[in-house]
Amino acid sequence: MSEETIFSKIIRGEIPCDKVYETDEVLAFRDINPAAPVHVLVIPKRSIVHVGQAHQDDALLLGKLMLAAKEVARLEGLEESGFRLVINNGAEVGQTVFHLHVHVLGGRAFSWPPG
Ligand code: IU
Repeated sequence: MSEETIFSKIIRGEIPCDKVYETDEVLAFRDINPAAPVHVLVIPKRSIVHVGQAHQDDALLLGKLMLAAKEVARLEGLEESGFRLVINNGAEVGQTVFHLHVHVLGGRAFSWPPG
């Protein structure tokens, strides 16, 4: 389990968000500081710190997170143009909120490798 984060408050509705998609287990909302024309965060409602702390028991939830990211991309009209999914795993690679989240990014060109 992860510590309480700002995403916990968003899940509980204590802090508003610009919601894009929701199921019983997953919430997707627009990033407050977008890095692309489309920048949506997909998070599990049951908190996991990051992929590095996921277990076999989390397999179904992790799969649902990916499918939710796909659905967000569809809702945002990114099926044709493509999209990038990013998960930062640890502060050393840029994770700032320690509640697992998938960045869904699209609407512009992306370079590789990422910075
Ligand atoms: P990161 O992978 O942990 O660095 O991503 C955290 C993201 O959460 C980052 O893109 C922030 O802009 C975003 N965010 C947000 O959307 N709303 C918030 O209240 C906070 C961070 I704090």
